[in-house]
Amino acid sequence: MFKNFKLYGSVLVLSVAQLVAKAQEKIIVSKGNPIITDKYTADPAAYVYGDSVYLYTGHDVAPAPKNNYEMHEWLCYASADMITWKEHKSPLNAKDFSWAKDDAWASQVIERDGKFYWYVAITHGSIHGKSIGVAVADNPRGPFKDALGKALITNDMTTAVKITWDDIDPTVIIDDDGQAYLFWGNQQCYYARLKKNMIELDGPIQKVNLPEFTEAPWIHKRKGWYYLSYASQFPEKIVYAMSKNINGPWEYKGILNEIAGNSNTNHQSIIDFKGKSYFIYHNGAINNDGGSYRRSVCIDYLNYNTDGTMKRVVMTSEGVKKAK
Ligand code: FUB
Repeated sequence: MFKNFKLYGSVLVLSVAQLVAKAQEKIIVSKGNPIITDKYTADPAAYVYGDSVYLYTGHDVAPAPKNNYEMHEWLCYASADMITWKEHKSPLNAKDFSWAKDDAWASQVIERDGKFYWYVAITHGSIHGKSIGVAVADNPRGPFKDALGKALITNDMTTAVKITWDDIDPTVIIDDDGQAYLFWGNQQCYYARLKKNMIELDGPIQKVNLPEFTEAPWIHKRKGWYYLSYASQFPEKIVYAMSKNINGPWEYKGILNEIAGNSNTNHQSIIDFKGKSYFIYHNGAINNDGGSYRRSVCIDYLNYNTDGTMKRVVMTSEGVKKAK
């Protein structure tokens, strides 16, 4: 379990850092949606690894009535049944990227060859605008460290839209042939191939043509179909497109999840786990202060039709049952 433990006789001795990390672990038993109620969690990115789901989120800390994002770190929760979650010590902070300013926005983690790569949206310190960084760890709980020492994507690399925040919301996939792709964007969806090292682009940045694309792309593959779900319009609803080829063309399939109503954004993550499909998103449903800048992660079931299209999600208060 621990790589750096020492055995003295039959006594297992943990390092101080490991003891601190263990002390910061916390068990949360979800009572429905939102699943986490002791802090505001946003931009969920779930990853199935081994017998568990790792849920990575941003951490909204804007005090009410402040109506701006205030996010400095990312959080990590793990569960073997979608109900009992272990919160690990925050494995990554905006400060871990020395070249960045702040703003721990949406992200996604993926494993390759035993290493875990965490793609994050963050404000750049010297190149005006948002950017995408990548951190790496040798286990899904981290701690993660900056893998590059500089941003992977900066605002000056993308010029399709004249805004400074079009380089956000990275989503990543490794296709069956081993080729990795990074998608991201705001107002314009972009994608690029990644080299096998996962920290360099392997070709040009290309545009994806999607109707009414706002942000929050999530790429997943299932039974030979590629799915690109994303937030559309504002306030956002989640819509999606499908293709038989990751390079498109993408066929728009309509609404996947309706406007949450209590949050302008809804940022989704889609996984299969223990025989069921899940739609993981955020809304503004907890406490009197919850809302667009104090968001909370929720989980509901996702269902597919026999032709591969996805049924519209039903957002519930009850959430999901224990996965077995
Ligand atoms: O959390 C900050 C931003 O809000 C994300 O990057 C977007 O997807 C939206 O959820």
